[in-house]
Amino acid sequence: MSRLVVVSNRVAPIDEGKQTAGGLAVAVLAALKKSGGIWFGWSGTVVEESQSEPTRTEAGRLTYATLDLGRRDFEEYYNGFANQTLWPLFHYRLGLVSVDRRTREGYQRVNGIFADRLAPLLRPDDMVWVHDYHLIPLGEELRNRGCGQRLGFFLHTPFPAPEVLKVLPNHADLIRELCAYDLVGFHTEVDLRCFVNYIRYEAHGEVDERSHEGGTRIRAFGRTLLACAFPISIDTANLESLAHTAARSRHAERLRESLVGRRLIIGVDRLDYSKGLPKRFEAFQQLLETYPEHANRVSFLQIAPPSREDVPEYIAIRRELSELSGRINGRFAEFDWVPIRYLNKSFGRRILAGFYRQAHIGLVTPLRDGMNLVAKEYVACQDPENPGVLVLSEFAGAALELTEALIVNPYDTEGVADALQRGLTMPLEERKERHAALMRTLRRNDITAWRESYVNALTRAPYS
Ligand code: ADQ
Repeated sequence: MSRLVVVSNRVAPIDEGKQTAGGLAVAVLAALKKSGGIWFGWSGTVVEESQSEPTRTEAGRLTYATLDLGRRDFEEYYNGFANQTLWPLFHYRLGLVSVDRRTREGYQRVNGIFADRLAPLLRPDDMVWVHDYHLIPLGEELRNRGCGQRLGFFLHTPFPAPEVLKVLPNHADLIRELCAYDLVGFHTEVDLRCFVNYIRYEAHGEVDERSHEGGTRIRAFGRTLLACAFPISIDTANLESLAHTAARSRHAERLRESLVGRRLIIGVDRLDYSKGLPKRFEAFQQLLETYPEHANRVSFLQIAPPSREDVPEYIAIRRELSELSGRINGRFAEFDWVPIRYLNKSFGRRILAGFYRQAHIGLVTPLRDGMNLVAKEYVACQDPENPGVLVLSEFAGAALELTEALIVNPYDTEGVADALQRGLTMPLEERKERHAALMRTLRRNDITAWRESYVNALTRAPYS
């Protein structure tokens, strides 16, 4: 069995159950535990100069190899190009895209540093699985250093339509870099189609859509690769049993007591402008306006721990949400009821599972999202005998699979308010039917299925 080498921006040696605000870490760890190998990436520490040798930590069959990054490298690569250019671009937020040659160069430089430090650790038969938008150029940088190993890439964000991607100067460089991999994975068929359209109409590459391993074979920039959709998922069985016991936990009990019989709507997101939180708050306000019978009968709990606080747009969204929740609460609150409970903190998986299980509605309304694991987690945590209702944005990758949710357009606040009303009044039979159908999907495609389908496809590379 070939060794697996996973590369991601952050290497987070996490214990199962420990709280984390990123969807990637849990999935990656599951993949590595199975085959043994290396997890390589940034340590999370910023120093004066980027580290010349990775720090290695052994944990059973797993080696963590991490790099401290220099201040300038971190600033340009992470805060700059990754999070102020690619993130907004890939989430269709063109007004927020920063175009800056200095950060593009920094991004390339750090990918070169990663390749310099990683290449000597690789064995000829290794499979390298690179994650996410921070590291698109890494494959080509490794090839430039003579690495002939099987290289795979998985994008955790959406992939934008070609017309959107073209806002980025020298966009063709980025796509050429993607083509240095043997396998490029996306969350959905929609993302895959956007990539294929770019290859066909902008790069004038060859596209063979007769299914190869369920994907599309591409010839472009002098390379042949497979592009495929692999919808990421959750550890469904584990969450189901976690939620079953968490329902009786102390936190769950305190939440139940505080609600004194009121219905609960829950939202759980990293504090990020892609998650559509201001529109979500407005939709809840709309519910109270259009359906005043819910006054003092429904509480909306929004959990949103801050992230990427070095980036100005993240400070702005935090301020906007504090003001908005304050305004809505000021308008509707009673002496014994606060409509929106807005928390800027994170909770452990177990506590969240107990909260999800109590919520009558899981409200997941990103303006764009690669997949959105919270939507899947909410469903898995429901009591099958009395399940809540998922209200889900059509612009989350998860909407393509979770078709029995109430699918909404997050920009249409009146439409979201109507869906909330429908969810709050939905008969038990219909809730059970929808939940059972959603669970069939989540059991069929759980995190193990995702990991295995990706690794199997990479094992069969190259595709030339
Ligand atoms: P994220 O944008 O971080 O992930 P998401 O898919 O919802 O979004 O994953 C978040 C994870 O962090 C979930 O497992 C969730 O439980 C946890 N989490 C979120 N808020 C939390 C909180 N307040 N306290 C504790 N835990 C919290 C990116 C992409 C997504 C894609 C994932 C995986 O943006 O579209 O689904 O990667 O590919």
